[in-house]
Amino acid sequence: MAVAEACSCSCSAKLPADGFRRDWTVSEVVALLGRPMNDLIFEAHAIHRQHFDPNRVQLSQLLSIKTGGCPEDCKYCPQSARYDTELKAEKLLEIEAVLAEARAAKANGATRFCMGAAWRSPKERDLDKVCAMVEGVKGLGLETCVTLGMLDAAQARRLKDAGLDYYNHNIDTSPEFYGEIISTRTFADRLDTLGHVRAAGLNVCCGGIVGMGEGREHRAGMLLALANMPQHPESVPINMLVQVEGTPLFGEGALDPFEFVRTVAAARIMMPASLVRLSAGREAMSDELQALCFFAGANSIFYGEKLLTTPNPAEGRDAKLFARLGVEPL
Ligand code: SAM
Ligand code: DTB
Ligand code: SF4
Repeated sequence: MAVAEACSCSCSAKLPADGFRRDWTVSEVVALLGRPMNDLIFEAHAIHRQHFDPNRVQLSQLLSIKTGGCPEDCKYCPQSARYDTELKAEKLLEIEAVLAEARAAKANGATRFCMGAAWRSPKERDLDKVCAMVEGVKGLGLETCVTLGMLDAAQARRLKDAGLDYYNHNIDTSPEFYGEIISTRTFADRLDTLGHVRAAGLNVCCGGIVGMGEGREHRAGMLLALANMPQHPESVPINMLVQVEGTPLFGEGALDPFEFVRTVAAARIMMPASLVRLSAGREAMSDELQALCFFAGANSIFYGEKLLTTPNPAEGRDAKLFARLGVEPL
């Protein structure tokens, strides 16, 4: 890789020709996460300003198009059939119901509509329906995103042909911690799907979850795995674990909120031009904590009163927060 110029952050590394490093080491990222807070967020904010209007935040709306009954064993997830979470499994929604939600999302100001399914991977006849949903939502003038589990190369191409803009597929945590959280698939499986998504020419939405009992070295490992990808994900959701009763991670000790802010800031520094999304967990966050996350480089949120199955702040609360901060939708 051609080396062009010195890095814009405080490290002494050289940059590849496209301007972004992809050679982070765990010790470097642990050190970054552990810097004095003011130094860390000052640097993240400065980098944020080089690439984005700091007063604009992008709004994505989620819809669960197939809820519950998932065969996977992700310890954080209320939709796994293995845990007793009182969530009722539902079948794939009809296209008209999805389009009605998408129209409402657009009317509320969302620019991206993200459809999630509780699948390990989609079956072909399900994919036919999802492709029709993508075409319909795209026709409304919204950006489209789906998250359907693992894909093969042909499935990724079919979604691209249907007009899909983004595929969400999170690495969730570091490769080292992955086996503590999920046993029914591997970290390498995740990377395979991400490879098919990229090869199909789709934009990548890929991030993870913090607050699952991981250590700072695991948060560093997760960020490193994202930032050292051949191309940075265009969207990077940083989720705070939403603890759902019945899942194995219910009752996990809460993460220091400043550690969440540090993760957001490091994501901004390491992936300067990506949308960093302050994702799940906002319902339990104060307005002040969210404002600090925006200052540290978060510039996207999930909008609307529900994530997939759990609550998210109502539009009214977000609208008030944006007005108080002078932030406008992107
Ligand atoms: N089944 C597909 C998959 O796992 O790729 C798509 C849907 S899955 C619900 C999408 C993502 O939601 C997961 O990868 C995880 O990062 C996030 N997620 C699920 N449950 C969560 C929770 N309780 N708290 C925070 N994030 C969660
Ligand atoms: C992502 O990173 N977070 C979203 C979306 N991508 C699909 C999902 C959050 C789910 C939170 C738990 C729930 O509502 O079921
Ligand atoms: Fe299934 Fe996705 Fe939940 Fe894992 S995160 S249990 S794959 S819906």
